[in-house]
Amino acid sequence: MVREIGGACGEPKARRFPAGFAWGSATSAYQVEGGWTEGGKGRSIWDSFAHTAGKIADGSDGDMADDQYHRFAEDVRLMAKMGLRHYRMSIAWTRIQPTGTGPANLEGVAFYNRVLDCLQEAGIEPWVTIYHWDLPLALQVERDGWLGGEYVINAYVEYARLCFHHFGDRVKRWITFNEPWCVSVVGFGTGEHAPGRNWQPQREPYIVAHNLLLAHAKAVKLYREQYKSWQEGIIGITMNSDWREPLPEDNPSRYMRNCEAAERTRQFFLGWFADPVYFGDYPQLMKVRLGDRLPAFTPVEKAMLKGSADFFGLNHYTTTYAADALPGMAVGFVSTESKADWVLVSDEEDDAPSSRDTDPVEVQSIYGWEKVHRHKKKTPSNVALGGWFTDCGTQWTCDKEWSMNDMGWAVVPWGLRKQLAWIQDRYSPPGGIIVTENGCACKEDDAASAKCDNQRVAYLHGYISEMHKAIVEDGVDCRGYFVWAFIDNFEWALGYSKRFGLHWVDYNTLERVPKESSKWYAKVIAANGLVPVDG
Ligand code: GBH
Repeated sequence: MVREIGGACGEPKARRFPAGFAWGSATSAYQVEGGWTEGGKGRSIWDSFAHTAGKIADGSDGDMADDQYHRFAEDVRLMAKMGLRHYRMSIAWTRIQPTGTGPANLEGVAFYNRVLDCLQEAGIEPWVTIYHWDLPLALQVERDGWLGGEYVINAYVEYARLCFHHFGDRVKRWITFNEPWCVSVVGFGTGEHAPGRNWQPQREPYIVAHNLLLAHAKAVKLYREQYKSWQEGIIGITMNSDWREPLPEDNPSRYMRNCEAAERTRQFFLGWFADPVYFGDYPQLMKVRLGDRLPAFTPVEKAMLKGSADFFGLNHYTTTYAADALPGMAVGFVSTESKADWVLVSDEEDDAPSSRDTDPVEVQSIYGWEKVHRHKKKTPSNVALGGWFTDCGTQWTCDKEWSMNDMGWAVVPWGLRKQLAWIQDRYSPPGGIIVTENGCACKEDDAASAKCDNQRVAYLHGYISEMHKAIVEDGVDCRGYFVWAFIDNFEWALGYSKRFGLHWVDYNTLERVPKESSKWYAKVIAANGLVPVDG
């Protein structure tokens, strides 16, 4: 009998990918490096946020993380062992400029030189994210961070210039930003991520997004004008989007409204960033819904934005249904499970004392002392309504048939295929689409259970199969795929409680153990696709 690797019976066909398809795996600096005070590194908003009581689920921080700051050579050996040829990593701005401006910190430059040299010796191509959420704290405290308009935009472009200057001889694949949606909505809407602001969710996320887009476009312009001709690299941006499927509904007119709601969510989520990058402006429906809360681009800015990516970086994890929210209905991701990513509920429910577990406690934030309620749910009690979720006006739910991973995210492989086709259809991105992250958190209590991570193998198999169908059957120009993550790491507000890695980390000893998924993925890389095996 023949079956696909890790797959179910009945689909014995090999799924080969186009020649040159880039198979990789990803991490980010704060999540893996540790060494938070070493080599002249400055403090970032994540150093500060993680050290603030109540912000990280397990009370942990990234001070040590995977200690990749000292162990990168070992990690590169593990990559080589898998036959991995592409590695997506990020640079910590605070290693290069400890306070976000000024000359390069040469110790920080030396660190990344060692990493890049090591990758080069192993024949592994680096894909470097310039900004994966760890803004220098000084820029936040003194200059309002991503709310700070021209100041922060110019600071970012100067930092990007230092990256091109010092590393562009070896780095040929640049990503300006990771997931501007998360930076805007999770950092400034729900406040679950640094800098933890949720006081004006109806305004701040839109200002932040605007500044991120302008910083992206300016950095790309700089690269193209001053570096590209001799460094011969490409530069793009990574945006995250989970697929939205209209909630099935018998009533045809209500179903139509759900279809509209799903499309509206796609545009609010991904079009918010991708439309400016590909068309030079925000989606029309956002302009209509938001009025003057949505900043406007000048003609010069529009021209600078339009076409500002050499490839389309997509991070994709899951799918939800979307329904048109009726007045007074909860918006956002509504789930009865406490594992829900976030929940925005109506006023009364949000204020219900039963959902708080204590009297208010005083916590130190980077702005001073704050009074907060600890919540039984993950959602902070002080989430204000009227933000991005309300503006989008849709309710997200999951099908009870869909299985859930350890994040409480539904495993829906066909969602990736539909997401890719939607991007191809709307943007036809020159340079193609690169899936810069896709992966699965599994509950792994010890190395033994991590070694048999069949749930992760099944997830990757399913998503890679659907990506193949998108390429072969739907004509999607997808040219690369990166598993999140190469190694277990600090999962932001959830600390070390969630494991995405192809390699297990024992956080007491920092020992690395390859999981089954790393061996399985090595075969995918070697075969350039999914191949049948004898079962
Ligand atoms: C990425 O973000 C990050 O880039 C990475 O650093 C992180 O470790 C990794 O993912 C794992 O979390 O309610 O249907 O929208 C993930 C972005 C946005 C993906 C929210 C899942 C929630 C499901 N996430 N989305 S839904």
